[in-house]
Amino acid sequence: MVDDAPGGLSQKLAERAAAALGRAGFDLVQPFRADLHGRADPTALGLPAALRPDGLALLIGASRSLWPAFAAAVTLDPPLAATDEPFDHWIEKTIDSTLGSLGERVQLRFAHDPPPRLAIQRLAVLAGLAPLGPAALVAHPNFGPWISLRAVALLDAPGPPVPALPQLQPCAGCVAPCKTALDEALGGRPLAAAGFGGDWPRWLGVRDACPIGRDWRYSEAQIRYHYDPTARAGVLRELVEAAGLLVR
Ligand code: B12
Ligand code: SF4
Repeated sequence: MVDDAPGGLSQKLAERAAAALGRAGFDLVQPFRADLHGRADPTALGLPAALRPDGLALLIGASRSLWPAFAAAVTLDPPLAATDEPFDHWIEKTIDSTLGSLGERVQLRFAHDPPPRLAIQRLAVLAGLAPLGPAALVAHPNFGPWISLRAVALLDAPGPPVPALPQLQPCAGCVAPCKTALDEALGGRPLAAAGFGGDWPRWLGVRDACPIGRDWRYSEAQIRYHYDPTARAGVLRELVEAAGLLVR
């Protein structure tokens, strides 16, 4: 069904997608046009060739609301915890099935896909979601740095007719305590190619330094899962054990 208003079709589809994704835990959905209105080369940012160049694209992310949704999925399906990278696996399955239910053709790329990487932080800036702060974290006006960026979906429907205005809040004018915390975490060393090991509390300090979004800090379980690889199995075990208690 075609809407009379310019961009009405894509707006309605984006709203339906955002509502469905929100129910699944993905409460950040930023629509943009697959060709980025010519402001950057989509291929260079890791996007696949779009179903249509002027098509609707959705940048999908989440606040801490994603963790209870994942925990509930493990509760309903404990074997999920035994898969490789259960969180990423669940994200793929959930976004795929949620968008599949809209009845449109969809192409997906995930932030955790192997190289060539999806430059999802730069896409978040170009799509007008939020600015990239000086500590290399995208900081949302409401949630601050307590967000994750998970996927981009390309749909076979027209995209927004005009580009979004760049979002400058909350970083514009901030004295950037996050950058001081990042420098402390790096300790003068180059950013290691693979993780940050036992130094993870210092890395957590980068997010904790931001004055925005403190009410949206992740739960301790989510923090341990994402930051401390040695704690991950224990966090999953706790979720599975909680599932056992619930079904008893
Ligand atoms: C690899 C990676 C890392 C590596 C970076 C190694 C390196 N030399 O590049 C390591 C393991 C260090 C890392 C650490 C963290 N990361 Co990281 N990381 C990624 C990942 C999977 C790929 C980055 C990439 O190559 N992008 C593609 C290139 C082409 O795009 P780009 O814009 O040029 O990317 C650059 C930046 O992303 C930057 N970068 C990525 N991570 C970090 C971390 C630091 C400290 C710095 C300085 C730069 C940096 O390096 C990239 C290459 O230069 C992205 C997801 C994604 N697809 O982008 C997540 C991602 C950027 N990371 C994320 C997060 C949250 C973290 C951590 C907090 C850890 C965590 N467990 O949650 C930490 C600390 C980050 C901080 N600034 O405090 C989030 C950021 C969310 C946001 N609000 O912006 C992302 C988007 C993942 C997600 N699903 O949300 N990360
Ligand atoms: S501390 Fe300031 S500059 Fe850093 S992410 Fe937060 S608002 Fe942006």
